[in-house]
Amino acid sequence: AKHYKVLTVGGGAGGLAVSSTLSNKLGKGAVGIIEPSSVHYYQPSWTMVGGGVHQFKDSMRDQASVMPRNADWIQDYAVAFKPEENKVVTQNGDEFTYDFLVVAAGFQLDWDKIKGLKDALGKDGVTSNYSPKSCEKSWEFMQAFKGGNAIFTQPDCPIKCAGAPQKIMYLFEDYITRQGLRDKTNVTFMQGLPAIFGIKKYADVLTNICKDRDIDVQVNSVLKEIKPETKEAVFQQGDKTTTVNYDYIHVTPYMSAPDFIKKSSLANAAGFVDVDQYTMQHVKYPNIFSLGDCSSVPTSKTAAAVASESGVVKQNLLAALEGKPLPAKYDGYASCPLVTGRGKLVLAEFSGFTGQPLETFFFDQGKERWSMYSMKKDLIPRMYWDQLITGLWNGPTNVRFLTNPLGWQQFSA
Ligand code: FAD
Ligand code: UQ1
Repeated sequence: AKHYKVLTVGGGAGGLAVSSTLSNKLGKGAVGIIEPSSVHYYQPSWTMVGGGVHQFKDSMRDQASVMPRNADWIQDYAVAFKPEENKVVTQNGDEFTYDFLVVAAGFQLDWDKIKGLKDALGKDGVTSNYSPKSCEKSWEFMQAFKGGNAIFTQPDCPIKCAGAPQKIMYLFEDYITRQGLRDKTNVTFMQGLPAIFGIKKYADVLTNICKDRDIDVQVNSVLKEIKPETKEAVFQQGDKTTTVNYDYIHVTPYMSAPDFIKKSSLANAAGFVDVDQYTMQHVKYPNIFSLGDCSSVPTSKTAAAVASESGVVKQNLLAALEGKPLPAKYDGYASCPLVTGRGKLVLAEFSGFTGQPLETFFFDQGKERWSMYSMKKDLIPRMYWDQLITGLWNGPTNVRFLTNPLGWQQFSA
């Protein structure tokens, strides 16, 4: 078995951020990355692709072009962990050993959990920004829409970017209003969870926006089935089953930690890699760290959270490599750029640990702003490609004292 000082499972946002920095510091051949995919996606762009703002092709680059120069790319699926032997097994049957392991394999999308969805997706008004195969359909069907029922769903489980199921709704509502179709259209948000958004400050803002725009918000409403022949969607609302007709439906699928993690000894009861939320170190195996969507850390699953988490993992891993105590602690920072229309955005930033806002800027981010929209549209994609996955961006925590010196929203929230 080939041996690495640091082995990384997953070459997505978190895996690349950590292994870029680590392989720079440790030199050629010390870091290995197990990543099966030939393409790397900037997933946050898919909201903008679905809304007709970004081009799909710009969300995609060859995986080879984003791999850190000093790291070895093992193009295969990890299938099993043997933490007692410091070993990972891949689909080809190869084995790799490590001093330290970083697990960043993201979420798996469970399309099968909603009956009829898999076959209906991408046809006849059924779409989802959560897949590279269908995000362009959201825009195509939006342009073809002639009025009727438009429904946007969110499942009753943790998902990546908890605001994304709504962002596409606001872009849709904005678009059809400009097309003169608003009077002929019902817009409904079917939220599987008990609240429109998990953080109160922004939940209040979004609730008001929906009231203003005559968007019907129904909570605890879980999509169970899509019937494409009759264009019906079946929801569970408490003990009640409701069937509604749709002309346009944007579905957010169930998601969970990948199966090979769930069935491993690294997982907690919910299936996530069981790490300490502050140090990001595994609770049972001190030479394993995990970050991003597949980790147990109780915060919102976003690339923004990954940026902050990556800074913590890098510092702690570099210390652990020298046998030193772990210096860094994660504060639960996460962000969700809530696109509320073309040219409008509420930049939610908060700690998932406390539920309190942690805003980067000196103005109130609970307001819709063009400046924040423009940052999401043009600046953050560049930050992702040039800074985050190259290991240079560890989240805004280190700049906040400059950009928001008084931190006043944190007290007024
Ligand atoms: P990923 O970036 O998903 O990477 C996981 C990697 O693991 C992938 O490359 C995958 O191929 C690989 N992998 C999978 N299985 C295996 C295996 N068996 N072995 C080895 N490798 C494997 N975040 C924001 O901050 N802001 C936003 O506005 C935003 N909007 C979003 C909108 C949408 C529609 C979506 C889908 C996501 C959005 N996100 C947003 C969330 C963000 O993209 C994720 O939270 C982030 O990419 C998580 O990083 P990660 O490294 O944990 O996982
Ligand atoms: C962020 O750092 C990040 O990762 C690169 C995102 O993912 C795409 C984000 O959406 C946001 C909002 C941030 C936070 C960045 C700033 C400048 C507040």
